[in-house]
Amino acid sequence: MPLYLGLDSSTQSLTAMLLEIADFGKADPGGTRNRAVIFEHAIPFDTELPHYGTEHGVLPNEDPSVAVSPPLMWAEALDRMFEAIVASGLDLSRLAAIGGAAQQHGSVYMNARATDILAGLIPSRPLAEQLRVVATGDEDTAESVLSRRVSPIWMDSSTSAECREITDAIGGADRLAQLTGSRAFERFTGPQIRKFYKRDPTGWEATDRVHMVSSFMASLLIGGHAPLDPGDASGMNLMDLHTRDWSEEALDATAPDLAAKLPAIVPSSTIVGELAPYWQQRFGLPPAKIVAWSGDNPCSLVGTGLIREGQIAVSLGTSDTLFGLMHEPRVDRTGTGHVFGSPTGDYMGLTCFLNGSLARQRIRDEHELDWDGFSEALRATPAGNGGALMFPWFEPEITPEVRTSGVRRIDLDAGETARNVRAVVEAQMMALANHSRWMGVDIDVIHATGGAAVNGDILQIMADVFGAEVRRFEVGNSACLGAALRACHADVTTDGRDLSWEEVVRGIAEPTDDSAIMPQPSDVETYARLRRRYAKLEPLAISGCSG
Ligand code: XUL
Repeated sequence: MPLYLGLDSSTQSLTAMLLEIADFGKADPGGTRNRAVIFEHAIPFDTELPHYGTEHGVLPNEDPSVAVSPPLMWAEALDRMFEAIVASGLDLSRLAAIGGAAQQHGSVYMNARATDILAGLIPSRPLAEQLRVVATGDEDTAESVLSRRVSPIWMDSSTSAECREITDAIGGADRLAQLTGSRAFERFTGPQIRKFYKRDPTGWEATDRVHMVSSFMASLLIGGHAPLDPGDASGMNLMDLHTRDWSEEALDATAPDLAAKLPAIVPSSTIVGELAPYWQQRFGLPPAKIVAWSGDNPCSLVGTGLIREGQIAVSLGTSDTLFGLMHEPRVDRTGTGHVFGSPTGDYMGLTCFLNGSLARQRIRDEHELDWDGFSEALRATPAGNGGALMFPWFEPEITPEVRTSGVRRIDLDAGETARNVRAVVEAQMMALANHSRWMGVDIDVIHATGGAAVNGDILQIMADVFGAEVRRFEVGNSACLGAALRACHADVTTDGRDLSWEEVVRGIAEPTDDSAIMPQPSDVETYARLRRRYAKLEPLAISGCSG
């Protein structure tokens, strides 16, 4: 049985997952017996690589809008990960292919020396030591393989000026969204590149290649510059969503000579190389195929089994996120949702709501409940809450854009415990449903993940508001699992064999069969009406908050 390795280079850690998968379509056609996760390991950066001085994977900075991380930390973690994988004692001669997921939007700036150093990595010396930066005084100008010592990551919000400049040059936010899948966002790579070029023209000139975290990690594995996949490249405000290639117009609006400094964009299932001699000799590994790395969200799409239109995932975490596959690259005219490439060759829509568990917990705490009490309150109140409505913007909200926080209540007194509990959950579910309509997808199944997905009463409201079946989906690390499954898919299909995505995810990235929560028709009708009312009142609530 071949082994497939998935890696996930996220903000706070590097994670690995090894899958053992029998030849598809052979011994057990469509069966699930022959696939298993046989190894999982995580390397948290702060505790295992403390010499980089990160906090939650990010370098402390006095400017709260700046979030940067050291790329060499990610490289050193990769070396350590292979040490751990080898120490597992597993028979790694069976390692067929490796796939990767990475935090989206982050960028790594490499100089012209990188090409030779990557190609000639010496197996007896640690990787990071060979890439090591010798700072030259200016914190952003450095020697060795990096032209910028640090990488700005997705948590950085210091590029508002650049977002405006790029938007103006392209002719407005809507036009940029139509072109690249998203309006300009501070964390997106294009505005970040522009900021570097403006602030450090010498460093920019010394930059030979701008990688994203995904293609940087893949480059380390193959010992050469790896291309990008459309899933991650669509998080840059630089890729033409329709051609899946660089948009000359967007590049021109961002920085001079950018075209020459960017990797190529290749289909997600491309084998971009094989494990470099460095890894083979240092760890006794075979020349495993390396599939193009992608962003963590596109990989999670596969890792949560979302391989057909109509299935979406809703992750109920600190913030709530909704994503799903789309055949067409439709974009959100309101400017809050994103469209990324999907590893299946389709597209994916993603919308993030900041006031998720945050808001649920605030109501729970204000009314001195525990989660059981919260559920009881949901059960004690009817669908539609007798007309009571809440706009639960405890913090400034991303979707819809609400700049000044403030909770709005209609026909609802802040002191009413049970009705406030129902109001917060109904509001969140209606906002999720209303603000995902731009995807143009007829949603029939929702895979619910995240902490609050354990609560069946919340999921029942989700089913009724969406009019869709909800299935609980327990994910350990869906991005990592998705990366391993992508490796498997690419390995099989590159040999010219057929392998459907349905077969790839079957039995391993699927919800448990007994967990379906069905919508109740009469409540679906109630919510269809209420959703329209909610949508109509929302702009008024927003102006109420800012006024
Ligand atoms: C997506 C985003 C985050 C990062 C987290 O747009 O910024 O989800 O990908 O790693």
